[in-house]
Amino acid sequence: MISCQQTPRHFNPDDHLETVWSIEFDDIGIYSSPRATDLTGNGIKDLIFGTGKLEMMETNIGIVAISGETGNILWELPARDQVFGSANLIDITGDGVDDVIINGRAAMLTAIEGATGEIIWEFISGVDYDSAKEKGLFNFYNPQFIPDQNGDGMSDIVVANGGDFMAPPYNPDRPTGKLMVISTRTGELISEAHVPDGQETYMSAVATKLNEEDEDYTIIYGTGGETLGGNLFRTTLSDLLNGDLSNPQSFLFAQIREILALFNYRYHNKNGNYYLKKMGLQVGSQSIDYSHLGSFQMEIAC
Ligand SMILES: [Ca+2]
Ligand SMILES: [Ca+2]
Repeated sequence: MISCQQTPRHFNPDDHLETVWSIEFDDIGIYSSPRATDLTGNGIKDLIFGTGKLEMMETNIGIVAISGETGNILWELPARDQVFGSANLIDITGDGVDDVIINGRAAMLTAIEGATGEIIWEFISGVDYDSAKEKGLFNFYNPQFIPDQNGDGMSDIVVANGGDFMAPPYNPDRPTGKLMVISTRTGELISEAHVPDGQETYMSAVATKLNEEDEDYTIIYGTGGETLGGNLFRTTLSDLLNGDLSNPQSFLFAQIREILALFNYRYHNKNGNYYLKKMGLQVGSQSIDYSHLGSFQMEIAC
């Protein structure tokens, strides 16, 4: 699947690809990376992704599931703002079909039954950007599954929330980002804690065990913003469950700060020129074992 909003200048799909089916959506863009799972039971994976218009614009098609076999829409849901997150898949309803947890602006974090498109829960409903802001909630970034924390037998999620995009550039007076642990089965908040440097967060937190023998999960998260510097931190799931991320033993030290120094000073302006500018850590991140030797490495977009 290829999604784009402009005609490629250097890549002609017809020269390289056979089109099985295609589908276009008028007046909306695709902001999330599609995820694939079989929602219909025919053995062919289907696609789920988020869409949107401009910031703070509602859309009738905000979350979509498409048949992998035919390209037909299986279900679609409206959204109050851009759904830039990518679906996390887990069977909440117990019918053997993956359900969808997906996220975006205006505090959108929603669980949807994969087979039907019915909403299972919303972390917060009936709000817009302003009323979500009043509750201290902003963008939800991509969640990560962690073991069951509330005794209901189902994995729960760690997720970062923050980022007031209406704050003027370079203005350091911004709401502090936070990490949250949320019940996968019900959407209820289990714990939360603000980031320790008082900055915003625009990065999907990563939750993982750095070594097989670790008893606790490590959580790595970033702070800062497009025009403000930040930090890359690590903490533990235990600290987050205790609501306190300030343990200085948890910070990542020199190595990551050197990496930050490399990444933090590259900026792409509207004229296509790069110039030097301090930037924070943003949206996408993932943990990958490149060496297959159990060592943890990480790619970060800045
Ligand atoms: Ca299900
Ligand atoms: Ca649980």
